Amino acid sequence: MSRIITVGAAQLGPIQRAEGREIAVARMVRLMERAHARGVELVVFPELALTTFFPRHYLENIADADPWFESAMPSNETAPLFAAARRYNIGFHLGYAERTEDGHHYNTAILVSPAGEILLKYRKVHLPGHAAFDPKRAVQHLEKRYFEVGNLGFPVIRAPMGGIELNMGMLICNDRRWPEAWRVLGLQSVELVMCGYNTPSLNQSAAGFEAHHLRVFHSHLSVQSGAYQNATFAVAVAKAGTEDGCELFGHSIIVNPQGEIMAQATSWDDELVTADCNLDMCTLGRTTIFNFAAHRRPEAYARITSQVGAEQPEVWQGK
Ligand code: CDV
Repeated sequence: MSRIITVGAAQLGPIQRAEGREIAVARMVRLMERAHARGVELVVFPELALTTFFPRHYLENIADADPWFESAMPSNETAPLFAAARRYNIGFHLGYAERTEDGHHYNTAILVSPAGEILLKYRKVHLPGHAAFDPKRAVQHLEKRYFEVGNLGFPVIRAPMGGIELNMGMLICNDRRWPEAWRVLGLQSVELVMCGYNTPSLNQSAAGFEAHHLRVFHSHLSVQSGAYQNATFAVAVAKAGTEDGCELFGHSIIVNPQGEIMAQATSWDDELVTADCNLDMCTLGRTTIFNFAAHRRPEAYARITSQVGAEQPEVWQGK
């Protein structure tokens, strides 16, 4: 019998700085209701889905950012999401800013079962941006200021969801651009990768020109190649539209193990796109071209784990 799960990419429109969590949560509950009506069994929300993408704002005193963080999950404010999961018998993936009991700060995502249990937690490893205010940038990207590097690796869990069992893992935003992250998930036989993102339409780094349309292309290229090279489905879900005056590009997608886009959001607002994912499709890649056991050559990959920055090659000296 085929293993099919219906997944929903629940893109969120902008959440302004002045808006409270209850507004975002109410919008997400409405998306879960719509997802349920459309037969979705697992709904995926974006990175930092409860607030504005606050790393664009510089706060001199880092502690002043704490109101953007969750110190409990669920909390009174996020409990309606867990209640909706139980009411609609639907799992969900949520990105949020986490403050631990002992005061650590992470950019985190959780996978929640239809019974409202947290099945898996992931903390973002690849934090883009900078730690100090950058006067050259029109818009800041201060993830390195507000978050610590995730300390949970790239975990995968096999768990029941929507009447089947499947292997699920997570990436967060910038992680999707790093093939190493996908491969660590692939090496755990992941079948569905969930990835929330907040990506500005413009490259604000002032380091050179990047054409507007290539921003979306690079995002899709990363997700499609990650899915293909690891024979997995992927759901990449954006926050979209103009948030605190800064445009985020949306274009959420669901991708199959051939790297094909099965569904794509077209608005810059709250939008649900869905796809029936037949997990048997993972078999072709992982038993042929990406049969890791047969073809990987880790003895040739030492640089991947022993080196961080690029080195210069040896220079040819002629004969
Ligand atoms: N939230 C992110 O990680 N955004 C990055 C931006 C800064 C490029 C991304 O990779 O989409």
